Amino acid sequence: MRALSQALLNELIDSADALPASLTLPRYDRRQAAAGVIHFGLGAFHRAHQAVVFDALLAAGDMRWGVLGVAMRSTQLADALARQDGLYTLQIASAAGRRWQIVGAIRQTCVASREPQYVIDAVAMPATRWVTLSVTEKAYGPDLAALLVKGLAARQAAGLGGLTMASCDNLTGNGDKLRALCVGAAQSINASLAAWIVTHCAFPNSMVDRIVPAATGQHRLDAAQATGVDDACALGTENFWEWVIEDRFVDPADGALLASAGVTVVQDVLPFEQAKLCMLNGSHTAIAVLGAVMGLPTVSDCVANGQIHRFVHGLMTDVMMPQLRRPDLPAYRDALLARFANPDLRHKVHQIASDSSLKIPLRWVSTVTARLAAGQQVEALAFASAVWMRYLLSEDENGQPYTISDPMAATLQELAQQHRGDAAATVQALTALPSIWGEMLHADIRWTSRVTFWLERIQAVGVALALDEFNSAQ
Ligand code: CS2
Repeated sequence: MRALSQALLNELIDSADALPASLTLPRYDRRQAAAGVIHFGLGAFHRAHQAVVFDALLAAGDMRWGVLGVAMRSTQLADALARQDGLYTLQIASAAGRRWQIVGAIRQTCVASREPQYVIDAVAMPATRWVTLSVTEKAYGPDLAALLVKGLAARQAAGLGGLTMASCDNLTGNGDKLRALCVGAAQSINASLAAWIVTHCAFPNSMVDRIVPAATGQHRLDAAQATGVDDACALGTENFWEWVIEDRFVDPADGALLASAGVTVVQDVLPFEQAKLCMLNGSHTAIAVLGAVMGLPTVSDCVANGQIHRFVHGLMTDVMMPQLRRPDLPAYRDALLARFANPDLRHKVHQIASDSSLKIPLRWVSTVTARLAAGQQVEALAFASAVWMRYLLSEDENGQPYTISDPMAATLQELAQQHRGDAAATVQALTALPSIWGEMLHADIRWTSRVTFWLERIQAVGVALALDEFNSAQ
């Protein structure tokens, strides 16, 4: 079987009649596509989300949306994609069946830690118009800032225009955070650079959504079977996608262009961002720790369990939705539960449980704090937090060990082990970590007593029975 490449794509385009109907190809002349977008955080999510939107814009004839995909450290995907001329096959799976799309937007790849100057020069190319980022929560630090700011400084020095800098990470106010990071780093270099960034660049907040599990060998096998092409970079996703972005672009015409490709351009992204972070990501983290402790490998395995399904429905309805402003929340909830149930995604609970110490503050704690301040109940999140504390023992209830992948893993595991079997002491020790829980919850007995109660029940009867008790009490 032949490996995916531009040459093979050309042959596929020429032999259109012989192609399976479920396969879509990039039929535009990729040689004409300039790298107008530099994407930081080349991984599965970008390839199944923003790159697909840019592919649609290219297919519509606007050749400014080619992508330079920058991997931050890992060389494997960047080099594998380079060997395939940036091409890869996306499997899109829904209840209606599977279809495949070869995406052509990525024109080049590189690795920031291996060739930083190349990245800086690319940001400073005249053709560059946008920077997009999906670098995950933990990457918003000095290394990222230094790279971006050096590129922007080179643009300023060359007398070029500014860039639209679009964070696509699951952070509250992701554009504002990116702006603060860049302006702060620029200030320490020189005040004129900071002022130039503020005046010439745009940092729209955005909400991005598409469930994209890490790519596996199975995606490669499935793609080969369906398309007859060997693709070392094949990956899979769901049919649903959403990108809501604030109407703040360096080139004001970009808003209408993105909208023509299905992006929602709004004045205020907050209602969408909050609903997604709480309802999708907040539920995901709860499902992930439940699944990890109960030994259920994927999200769809978890929501196939009636008790977990009921729990997540209640978490969204009783605790999350009253805090949110997105229109039509019951329909949004039901659509999310259907998306979680998609068996084709095989979305591993341990992938989602990674970096929980950075995710919980955004996904759970803001809701807990707001509701407690208003005197409202937070029982489902107390239960989920107790499960997370049990999860930190790094062994499921069948005795299978697992790895906790988290920048705070060592501290968290040590505290959980030290107070193993003592729910009150565990809750005291873990809620005392302000980077996760903020400053207030540790001393709030309404919170600590409920988490302790549920952790005690989990220790006494196991998560599954504690969950039955929880659900019956609601
Ligand atoms: C997930 C997200 O891994 C995780 O933490 O919650 O990657 C989620 O799948 C996406 O945000 C969906 O848009």
